[in-house]
Amino acid sequence: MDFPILGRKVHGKRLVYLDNAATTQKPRQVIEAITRYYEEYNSNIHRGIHALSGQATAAFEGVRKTVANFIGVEDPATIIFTRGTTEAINLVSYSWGEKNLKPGDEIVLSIMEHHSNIVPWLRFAKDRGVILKYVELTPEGRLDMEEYRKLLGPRVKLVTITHMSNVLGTINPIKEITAEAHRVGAVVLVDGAQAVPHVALNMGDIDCDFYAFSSHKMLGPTGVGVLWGRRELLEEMTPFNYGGDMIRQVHRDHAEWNDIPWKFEAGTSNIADVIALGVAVDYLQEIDMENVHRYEEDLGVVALRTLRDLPGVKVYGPTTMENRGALFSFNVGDIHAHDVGTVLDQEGIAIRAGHHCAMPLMQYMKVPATARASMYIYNTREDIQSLAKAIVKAQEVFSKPAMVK
Ligand code: C6P
Repeated sequence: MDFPILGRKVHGKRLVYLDNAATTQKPRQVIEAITRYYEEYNSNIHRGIHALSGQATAAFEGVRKTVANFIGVEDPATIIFTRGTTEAINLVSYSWGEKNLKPGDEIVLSIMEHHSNIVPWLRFAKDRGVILKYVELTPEGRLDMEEYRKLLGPRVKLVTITHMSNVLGTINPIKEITAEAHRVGAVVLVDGAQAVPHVALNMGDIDCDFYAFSSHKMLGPTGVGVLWGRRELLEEMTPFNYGGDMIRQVHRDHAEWNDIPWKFEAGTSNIADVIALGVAVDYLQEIDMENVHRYEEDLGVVALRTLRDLPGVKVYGPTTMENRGALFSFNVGDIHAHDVGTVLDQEGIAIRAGHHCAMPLMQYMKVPATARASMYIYNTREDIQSLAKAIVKAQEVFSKPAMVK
């Protein structure tokens, strides 16, 4: 078994890890890559003239090529390492948004966005008079594309939309969304945090302008993310952070920036974790992303049917696995999602419960919270059966009359 943590027990039960949308577990190969870096060639990159630094630099820069290849990008210089999706979106908001968004301009986003793709733009609404327009959903929980088209007009400067919802599992038609946005001259940023771990991608095919994702949701370590951007845009953008590694020359009264991608990577990078991200990508590529997607789709069909067949359980999001990930938000009668999560935890099952950092979506759905089971390559049908049994147990626990006189 490549995932050591999956061998442990929780409350005396087999761990059933179904919180993969929050973060995935790491294979031994990824964990060992971090140890190997610190044991064998720990050193700073881009600066040293010694052997260790050369080795670390080669490994670090090699990951840029690995990641570029993984998402169908030819030019590794357009891959920028960040701390995660959130920082990648903030990078675009500061480095592109500050210069390009003017009062009266419009940003189109969707009501299913994660806070990380709402809050950076709210800043522009508050401080600069930029107007945010939210695309709402069809009753099934898919983007209302007709409404999206209506929102597109000459004032729209940016369309920023999640590739896959972390609450509904909906996979949005990003290629179509991009083509429509480009027709009105808008720049397109895609939040790929939930999509990259699960579907094969090609930036050339999608044709968007920026694409952001996190390593820790795709078997890699925390603290690393990626922003891919179109070279022309990246080159004209100003840096996001200022300091070492992002400069070419510094004088007392002025400085010149380094080339992309380093212009956006100020300070010492998270070297070990970037190297380990490369190993995570190798691991996924070995399985092949088409196989990952197919496996999850099969698992999703079973999970969706199992959850929908449970009396009293309401599942949110698309009712088939077409353009949908194996991520299921649900509620069990009127039991609060946190209570469901607590009973499941006692059975060794890890899920997430709450608003999933998507409060506008919760308000739109008129629910205070949902429970969420999200799957990945190491989950099995047996895990789905354990989940179903534990949900029934939660129903039993909360159907007992209160012990109050
Ligand atoms: N969603 C979840 O449990 P970071 O934290 O920067 O790696 O990713 C932020 C983020 C951005 N967009 C989407 C669609 C996401 O799902 C997330 C992270 C986790 O759903 C943690 S809140």
